[in-house]
Amino acid sequence: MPNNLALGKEQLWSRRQLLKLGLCGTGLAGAAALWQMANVKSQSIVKVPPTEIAASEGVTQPMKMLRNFDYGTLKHENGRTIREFSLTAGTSVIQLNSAVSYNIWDLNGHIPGPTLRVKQGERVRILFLNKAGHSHSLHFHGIHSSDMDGIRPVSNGSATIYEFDAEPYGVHLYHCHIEPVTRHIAKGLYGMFIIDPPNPRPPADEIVLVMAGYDVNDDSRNEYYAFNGLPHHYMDNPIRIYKDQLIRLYVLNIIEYDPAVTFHLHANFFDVYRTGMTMTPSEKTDVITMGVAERHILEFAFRYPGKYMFHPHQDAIAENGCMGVFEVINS
Ligand SMILES: [Cu+2]
Repeated sequence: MPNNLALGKEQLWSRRQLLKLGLCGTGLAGAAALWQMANVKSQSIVKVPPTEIAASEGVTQPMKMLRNFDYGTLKHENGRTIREFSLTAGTSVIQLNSAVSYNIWDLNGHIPGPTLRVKQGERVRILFLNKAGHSHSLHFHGIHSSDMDGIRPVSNGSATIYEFDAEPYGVHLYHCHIEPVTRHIAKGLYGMFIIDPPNPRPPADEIVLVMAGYDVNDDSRNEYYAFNGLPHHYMDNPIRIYKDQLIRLYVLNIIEYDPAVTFHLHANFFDVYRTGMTMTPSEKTDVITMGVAERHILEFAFRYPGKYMFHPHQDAIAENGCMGVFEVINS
């Protein structure tokens, strides 16, 4: 049942209302449908708290990235709609803290790459230009033909086009697939790829969190970790969300060198839509384990104002940068 732990008083349905609709005694399925209806109704307008976004956040843009989706450019060819994206691989230096900088590969000047967003069934075209001084590629998760699988090297200074139909709906990802893949991903060539379902999900404050690591001394272990590129950023700059409003997290674990991490949310429980490939949640929990490249939709609302941490429960990973705070405020 979606968010029944987190619903506000105004969203609760009385027995009288249930009787009116003839749903008393229809069991869990009927009740679940009702909760969903109540939720949709109450969430018809989504409000996003004011968020300070620096004019230029540099190679990382953690505040902007939270709610920033790249829908590409719509083109019409031969009676078909195509959603076209341009991705350029380059080189940048990221400042991980006041003492440590690190050479990375970026996509469109940023790490992680942009969150691409399409609808199931649309034709997707990716124009990939490699200016990163080394052979790279872009491999998309999804269903497509082998020649669009993105494992062939694209040499420095050249370009290629990937084109496929967007399926199936879910939270997916793209990343470079040139060996050693660990290194090519860990140095920055990855991003989230959301395929929306044919019937949209209920309105919610939608937030992207990409977990990644940095191996700055080439020992095949991560010294730093981050949500959305920059270690510890959301500890110092909490993510403001409204009390009682449905939050839809799109979470991706792309931490190389660690076999799996968890995602834990304080003082609440979330509904899990595994790989974002279902319209109803499969479980409710407050900690979920994610192997490399696993990703989910997690939904929740907070009942009480205040500050609430989120982090992997591998606490050393959290302490080394993969840690943040939601600041729940009254609307
Ligand atoms: Cu690469």
